[in-house]
Amino acid sequence: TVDRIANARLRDRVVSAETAAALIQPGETVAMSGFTGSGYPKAVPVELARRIESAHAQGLPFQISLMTGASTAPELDGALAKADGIAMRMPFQSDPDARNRINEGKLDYIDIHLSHVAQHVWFGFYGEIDTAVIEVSAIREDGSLVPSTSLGNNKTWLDLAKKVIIEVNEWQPAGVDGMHDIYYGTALPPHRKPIPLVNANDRIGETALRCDPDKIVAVVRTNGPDRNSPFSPIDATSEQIAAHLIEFLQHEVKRGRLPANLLPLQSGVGNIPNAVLAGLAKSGFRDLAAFTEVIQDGMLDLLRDGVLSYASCTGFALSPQANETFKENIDFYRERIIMRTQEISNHPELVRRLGCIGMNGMIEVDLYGNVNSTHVMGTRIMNGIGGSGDFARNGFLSAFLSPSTAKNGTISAIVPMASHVDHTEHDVSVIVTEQGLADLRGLTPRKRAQVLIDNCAHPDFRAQLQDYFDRASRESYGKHTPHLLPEALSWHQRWLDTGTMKG
Ligand code: 0RQ
Repeated sequence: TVDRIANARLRDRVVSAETAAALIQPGETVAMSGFTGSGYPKAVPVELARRIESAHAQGLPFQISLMTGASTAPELDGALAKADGIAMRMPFQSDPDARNRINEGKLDYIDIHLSHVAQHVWFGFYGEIDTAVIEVSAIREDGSLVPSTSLGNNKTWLDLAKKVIIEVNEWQPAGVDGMHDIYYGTALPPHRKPIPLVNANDRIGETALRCDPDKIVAVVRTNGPDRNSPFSPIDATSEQIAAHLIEFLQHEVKRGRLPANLLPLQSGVGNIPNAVLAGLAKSGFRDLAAFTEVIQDGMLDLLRDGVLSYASCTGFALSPQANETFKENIDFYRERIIMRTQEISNHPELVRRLGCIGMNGMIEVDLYGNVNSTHVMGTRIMNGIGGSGDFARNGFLSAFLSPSTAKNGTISAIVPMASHVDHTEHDVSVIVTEQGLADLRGLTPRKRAQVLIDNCAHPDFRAQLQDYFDRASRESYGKHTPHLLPEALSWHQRWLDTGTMKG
C-alpha cells in the first residue's frame, strides 16, 4: 500500500499520539478540525484528556480553550469535557457531557454563527492560536495536506496557529483527494474582493491545504472511523412535516416563484431534514442542487438516484451504513460533492447570491415568528445556532421545522413569546409542524400570529394561544406586536413549576 505520508520531511516527524499531546501546554488556545462528527482528530485529544486528568490528580491546573469547526465526537469534546479540560469552547457543540457542564455553569461556551468563526479569529477577537490539531487523509509529496471528511475552519487554523499537529487517518478513503475546494482569496476588510462563486458547484480554490512545514511539530498516524450515529427510522411526525414543506415547495414552483429544480438547498441535521430529503425524492423533483454545511444520509441517496445533481458542503454526518456506501463509491461521490471551508459554505454573500432555501430545526417559535434554536426554557443550551442563522437571514427563504409539541406533549413549540431568540421575525419565512405550515412572508405580526395558531399549533394548545392573543390584542400597550408582558413567559415558568405548559 502507498504511504499516506508522501513527504519525507514530515514522515520523519511521526510520533505517538501521547508524544504529540505532550506538546500542548496548560492555558493554550487549541484549534481542532471536526464538523458534525466528521474529520476530527481521533487520537491526540484522547491523550490530551489523559494528561489533563493526571495533572488534575496531582492537583495541578490544566485546561485549554477549544475551537473547532462545529460539533465533534466523544473522543474529542466528550473526553476533554469529562476530564474538565475545557475552559472555553466555541463555536458549536452537541456533546452530552460538554452540554451538562455548560448548563451547570462550569464550562464557558460561546455560541456564534459558523460563518463568523474564521473571520472573528482573523480579526483578533479570540487572541492567538497556540496549537492546531488537524486530521487529514494524506500528506502529498510537496507537503500539502489532503483534508479528510470535513474542512470546517482548518485553513484558518493552519494559517494562524503557532504550532501544528497533524493526524493522518488511514481509515478515511484515499479517494477523497480531489473532493475539496479550498479558497485562498479571502482577505480582511478593507481589502476584500467579491468571492467568484456563482453556481453551487463552481470550483474556485485548491484541493489541498497549505501549511508551513516548519510549524508542523508532530505527525500522528491514526486509523479510526468518524463518529457514525445511526438515524432512527423516519417517524410519522417527521413524514408529515416533510409532506407539508414539499407541498409548499411544489406550490411555489406552480406560482412561478421557484424554478422547477428549486434553488440550492441547505438542510440541517436530524431526522426531520432527513425525512424532507427522502420526501423530495418521492415527489418527482429532479436536478436539484445543495449548498449546505452538512451532508447526511438522505443527500447521498439523492445523489445516487440522480435527484440531486451535486452538493456543496463542509462536512458529513453519516450513519455507519451510509459511511460504507460513501467509501465504496468514493469515485462517484467525488464527481458530485465539493467540500469547502465553512467560511465559504456558509458565506452570507454566497447564500444570498445563490438564493439558498434554508431548512432547519427549532426549539420553539413565538406568535410573531421569532425562533429559538438553542435554549430550552430560555436558559439551558441544547447545541448552538450552528449555521442556521447564516442561511435563515441570507437565503431566498428559510423554513424552520419542528414537532408542534415536545417532552410528551407537555411543551408547545408555538409559544406566546420566545424564551430566547436566535432568528428574529425578520429572518423567518415559513414554520412547519406536523399540524401544518405557516407561510409568514408578507404578513403583519398579528396576521402571523393567527396563521401560526391556526396552522401549526397543536390542538391541545390552540385555544390557550388564541386566548392569549385575543387578550393581548385588546389590552397590549402597543397593538403592532401585542403582548401581555407579565404573561408572555408564564408558559415556560409553568412548565418549570408544574411540568406542563397547559394552564
Ligand atoms: O431533547 O432528546 O432530550 O428529548 O430538543 O429535539 O425534536 O429530536 O429535534 O434533533 O432536530 O433538534 C433545534 C435542537 C432540534 C436542532 C434542534 C428537545 C427535544 C430533544 C432535540 P431530548 P428533536 P432535532 C445545521 C443547522 C440549531 C443548529 C442548526 C438544533 C432535543 O435542530 O440544534 O440548526 N438546531 N444547525 O425534546 C424543550 C422545546 C423543545 C425541546 C425540542 N420546545 N422545549 N425541549 N426539544 N424542542 C447544522 C450545523 O449547524 C452544524
